[in-house]
Amino acid sequence: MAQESRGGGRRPLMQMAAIAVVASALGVALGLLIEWFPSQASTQASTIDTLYNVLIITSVPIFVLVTAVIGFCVWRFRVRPGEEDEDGPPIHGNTRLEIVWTAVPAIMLVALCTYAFLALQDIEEAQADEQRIQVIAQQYAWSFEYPNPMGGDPIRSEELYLVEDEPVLFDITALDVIHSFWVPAFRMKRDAVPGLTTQLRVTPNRLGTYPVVCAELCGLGHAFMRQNANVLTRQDFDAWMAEQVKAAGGGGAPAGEEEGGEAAAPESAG
Ligand SMILES: [Cu+2]
Repeated sequence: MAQESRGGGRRPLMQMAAIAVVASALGVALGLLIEWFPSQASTQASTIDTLYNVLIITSVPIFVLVTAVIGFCVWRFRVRPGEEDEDGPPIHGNTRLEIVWTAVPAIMLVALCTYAFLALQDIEEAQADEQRIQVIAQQYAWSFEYPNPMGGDPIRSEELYLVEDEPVLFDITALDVIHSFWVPAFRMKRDAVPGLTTQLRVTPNRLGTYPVVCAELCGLGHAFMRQNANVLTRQDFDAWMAEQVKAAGGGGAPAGEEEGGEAAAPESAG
């Protein structure tokens, strides 16, 4: 009896639907307005940010719908004074409702997973002429190794230098514990694991200096395991590299330099 006087009628349902629509719109607008990430500095970044936006647009209304139904039921069907001993009607399920609430999330999940998989394929796709850079993690610093253009020992750097619009393939490893190589402005991140070489592709597309962060708790100094990634023009990068080559072998050769002295003649490069 009591149920009919309360649950019946379409008006409360319409009210609930109206509130849910308004709350969803506000939630989605807020979710899209918030700047979740730093500036985009790689071709991968916009693909990832779009994926996040799509996830916000699809998940906020579902969250709002579920909380609206729960809130509505708690408010509408609460026990009133004098009803403590009453019981609701026995209900044996609702096939149509159950099919709908199984099928809709299943379709959404498959669609979103497919989209995310395609986005992942896209951002991890191998590019022509990738520059290979070694990333070495240890407590609590990153170091980066570049092939020496003059041959010989690789060029080592404590800052990461990259060329704008030129794709890079990082070979990542760790000397002690697990770390995680992350440049938030590039969005891409990969674990650095002792004994393994993991790989990561990025094409930086914006000049500037961006933090390199360790994203895996690796010990007491973890929070300070931060360095810089510098995205330079090709010209500036070449100038930096020439300096490194000179410092590494141009003047007084470091101990253990056996390969012929003739190789160290940067002048001949034309
Ligand atoms: Cu670390």
